[in-house]
Amino acid sequence: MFVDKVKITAKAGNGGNGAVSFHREKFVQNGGPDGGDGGNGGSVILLADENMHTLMDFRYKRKYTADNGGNGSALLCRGKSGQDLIIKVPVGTTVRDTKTGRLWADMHEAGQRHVLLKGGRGGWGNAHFATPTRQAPNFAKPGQTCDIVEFELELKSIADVGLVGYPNVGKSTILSVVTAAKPKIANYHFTTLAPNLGICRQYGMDFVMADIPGLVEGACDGVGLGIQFLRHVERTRLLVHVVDIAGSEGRDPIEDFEHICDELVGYGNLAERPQIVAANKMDLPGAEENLERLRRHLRGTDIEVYPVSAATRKGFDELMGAIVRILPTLPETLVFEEEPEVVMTEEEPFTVRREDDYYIVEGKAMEQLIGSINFQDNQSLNYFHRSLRSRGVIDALRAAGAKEGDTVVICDMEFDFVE
Ligand SMILES: Nc1nc2c(ncn2[C@@H]2O[C@H](COP(=O)(O)OP(=O)(O)OP(=O)(O)O)[C@@H](O)[C@H]2O)c(=O)[nH]1
Ligand SMILES: [Mg+2]
Repeated sequence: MFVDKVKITAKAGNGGNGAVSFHREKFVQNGGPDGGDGGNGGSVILLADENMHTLMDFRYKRKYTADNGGNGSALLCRGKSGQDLIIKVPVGTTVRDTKTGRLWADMHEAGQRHVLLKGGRGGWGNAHFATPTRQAPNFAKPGQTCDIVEFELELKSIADVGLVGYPNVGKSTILSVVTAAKPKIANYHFTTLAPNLGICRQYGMDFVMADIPGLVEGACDGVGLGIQFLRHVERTRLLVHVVDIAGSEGRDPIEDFEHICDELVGYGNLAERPQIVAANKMDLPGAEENLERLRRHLRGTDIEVYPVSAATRKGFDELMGAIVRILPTLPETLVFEEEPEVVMTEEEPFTVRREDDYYIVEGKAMEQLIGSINFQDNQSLNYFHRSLRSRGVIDALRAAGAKEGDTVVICDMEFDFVE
């Protein structure tokens, strides 16, 4: 089964906590603080792997979590760093944040690495907090925690040339003639169910050609296999529009041509992609007349028409000659620009609200602060109180109406309000 769109969640490892510890040794009284720092959490890293061709693996495993950093310990021992988690994706995978729609990465090159989520920083051990006036700090900093992010992975194949056209017109046969690819070929519609890529080597320039399932009228609206496979020609520089010029299935090749052009319009910018026509099945009766009609139909446009027969392998020098002539004049393969993170108007470090007789203070900064305090220790409590004052929490509580002795709740811990 071919899968080219999936949702996964990923989370970088949290940083380990800093340790609170004091040096202990025989005959040494009141040894100094020796709590080590927490280790950094592991990052989530993407790697574009040229041996992968679908996103199928992600259907069975959707959650990706890098290791947390280890906690610090006594004797200034630093916690172990969490291992990075490497996620292999096929070349051409785009990675979008499902919540904001932001494009985080376009893994367009084989071997490309991209740090998707950076691991959390380890917290400082108490040794960091020793000062001349605070020789025995009884607190340490917790590690940075990392959020779970949901991503949509979408595979958009990387190819220079894309073959498009009705089912059964001979797209896969053409690919098999000009490249070493061995796609399935058969005399019925929708033989090709997933894109095939092949490299053309024998025409003086190497380039990649993509063959996708056939399109039908209404593909835009989901008829047939729909237009979802057009994402695999979205990055191509040139489209080769294949028509059954003999009209061997009773359709008119000129109408076919126009219908497919309409479907390309339905897929947005593909209509403006440069295209040439491969008029295939020239070996069959009626082909010559239709070729003349198609040429007349396209007179006045810059669309070139090349008669070929994939069955008898005729006409390919001209068709391929045109491709290698045109390709160098076209822009490079489309690479999607990674969108910069939109920095939200600075998130409020905390909020204060009143609920019955309680004043509730919330916010990530508060969680971090609370996590670093040792409530058994007076010094640590003083530090806490000073931090609340310097961060404006005390003022905000007063403004909200809190008075001496009222109950304040900060991250589920209750305190008496003291000015
Ligand atoms: N007579 C003749 N038959 C051809 C030619 N090219 C392809 N065919 C036949 O047309 C049929 C369809 O060929 P495919 O290459 O599978 O067509 P396709 O466009 O890839 O079809 P889908 O994958 O279903 O969209 C097969 O039976 C081929 O043998 C040709 O030049 N002349
Ligand atoms: Mg095919």
